[in-house]
Amino acid sequence: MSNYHIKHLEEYYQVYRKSVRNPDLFWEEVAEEHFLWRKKWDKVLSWDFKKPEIKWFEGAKLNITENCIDRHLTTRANKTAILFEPNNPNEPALHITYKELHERVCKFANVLKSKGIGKGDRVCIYLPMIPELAVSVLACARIGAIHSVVFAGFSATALSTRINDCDAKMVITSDGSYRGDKSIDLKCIVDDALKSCPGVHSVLVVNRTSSEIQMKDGRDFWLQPLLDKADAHCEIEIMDAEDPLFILYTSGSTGMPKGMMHTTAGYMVYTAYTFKNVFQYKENDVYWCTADIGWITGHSYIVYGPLANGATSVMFEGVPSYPDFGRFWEIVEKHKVNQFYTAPTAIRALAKQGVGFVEKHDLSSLKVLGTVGEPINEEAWHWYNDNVGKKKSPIVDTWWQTETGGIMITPIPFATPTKPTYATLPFIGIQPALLDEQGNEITGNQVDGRLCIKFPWPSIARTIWGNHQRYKDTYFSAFENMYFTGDGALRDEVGYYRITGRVDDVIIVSGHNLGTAPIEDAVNEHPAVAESAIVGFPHDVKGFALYGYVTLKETGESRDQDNLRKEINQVITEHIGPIAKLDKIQFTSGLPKTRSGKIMRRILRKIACKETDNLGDTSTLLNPEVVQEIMDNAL
Ligand code: 7RM
Repeated sequence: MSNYHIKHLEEYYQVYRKSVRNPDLFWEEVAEEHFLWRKKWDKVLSWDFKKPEIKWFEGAKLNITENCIDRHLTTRANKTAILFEPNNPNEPALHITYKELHERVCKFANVLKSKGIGKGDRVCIYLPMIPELAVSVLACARIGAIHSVVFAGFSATALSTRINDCDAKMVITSDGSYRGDKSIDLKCIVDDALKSCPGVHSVLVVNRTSSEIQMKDGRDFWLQPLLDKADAHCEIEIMDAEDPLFILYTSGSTGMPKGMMHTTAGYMVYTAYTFKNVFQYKENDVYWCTADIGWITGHSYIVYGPLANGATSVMFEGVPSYPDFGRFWEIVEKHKVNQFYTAPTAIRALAKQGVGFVEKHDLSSLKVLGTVGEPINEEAWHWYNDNVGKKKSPIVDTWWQTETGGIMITPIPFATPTKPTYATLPFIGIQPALLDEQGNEITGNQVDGRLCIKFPWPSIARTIWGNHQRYKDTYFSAFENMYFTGDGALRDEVGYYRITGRVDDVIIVSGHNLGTAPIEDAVNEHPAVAESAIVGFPHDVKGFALYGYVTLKETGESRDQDNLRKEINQVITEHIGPIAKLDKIQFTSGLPKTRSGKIMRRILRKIACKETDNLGDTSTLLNPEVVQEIMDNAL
């Protein structure tokens, strides 16, 4: 029996039991058989959730790009590694073979070195979904530089915060990006951000849109001429298992975004192993994940997991609606995609357009469908299953997080019977637990609670960059000796898990995690705003949308409310990005508060969700009268 490739349900249970009974032995076997090590580990695992400190494969030496690229050159040199599908359907797709990827990464790595980047340096990557994004990530990893990819939809302020938090020395960007019929001037955003980033010495600029941009002498360099001169050979930097691989920022319920730090060996082993099993990838399959590499899904399941398995991974530059809502299906047909992995928000947006677009295309190549990012509702699940999968392709509803690095709860297709809206069973090696508010583990089935994980897995984030205390407080303090996910879940009669959503102040809008606090901070920057509270309300496409309650400094002032709404959203766009814009803004004379001055979001949430039948006890409020006013004027 191969532990590496699970094909039946009995095999799943067998391997699962083995992975839990003897995790060291189990992961050691996986690591030993399927990867290239420059030196083997001295110890498989040491951990302490109290400190917290987690180490996997300590003492081992490796380079992840040797595993993702070099070792395939003997057998897969001419196989497509990255299949790039441009925004414009009339621009040809680009098949980058493993051999070409090797050359591109080596050259890029040499350019990084020539600009003084070395092991341990942080490099911020702010690029659209073009091949250079994957190449620059791998180039950093090849020389041991720590990449911090920032999604190219974030604003200048959000970008500069992330650059400064990790002291990045370099930014890699492009002149512009294409998204549907729009183009965006990314370099201008970078210029703006860098006004407050004194630590950035150099900026590499990819030419994508040939738009007019400013180049700052001595700081900014066009990439292509540097690549043209670069040597196509670049030795790997030999890394320790626990050397940092990357930082990726994720929103928390309060304050600054958290720079989740992932390390090398455990991340590699876990993303590769989950990729193989969750998508049942077979040689010659074409796999497509529609996420952006700016999110963890793109890191783990466009770049590292697929390439570690020698897979063909599609990278799509555009959006699902351009030139029309049939684009995804056109691409599936064109490249004969076998595994397709997307988000519930995309499925709902496409479902809204009817089945016409789906039926126009031959989707018979599809074998496995995936979903990730937020709970998938029953209707969307069935639409996906019936119309895209024609009831033949199992849906893998994969639950995981930026912090977990890889997929944690998921069916294994063709082994685990699926159930709509259920992520089903823990993946191999994952030990979930449900806890009540008192911190007691709830055993048995048909129960719900807060979702925790009892035991470390190889790709858990090791810290929050520069703030280990916050890492401890956020994930390891709510429940003793447990990693707390921030999600609620229920477990059914056969032990399947259904993730019910966040139990903290994180709202998932179109699959993007947004903390309410930073958005409120932005709204409060508007000179007319006294105070604000933001909550989520159900939205048929986005999953959740944002509802803001805003009190103004001068209530008597008769300002144009619609104009004010626009200005508030403009401030949000500047501070965070357009993804955090408020769908509804209600002006109110006050916000309901507890006696200690805390805003009672619970009440505001219910009003926004139109669940006002039972608002709960409002008598302890400092200002109960405001609740009626807010209800009367609710949007
Ligand atoms: C991979 C990713 C993490 C949060 C997580 C959940 C939610 C993700 C699912 C899901 C229900 C799913 N990383 N979430 N996947 N909820 N079912 N299959 O999304 O850091 O950006 O978000 O997303 O709340 O805690 S993330």
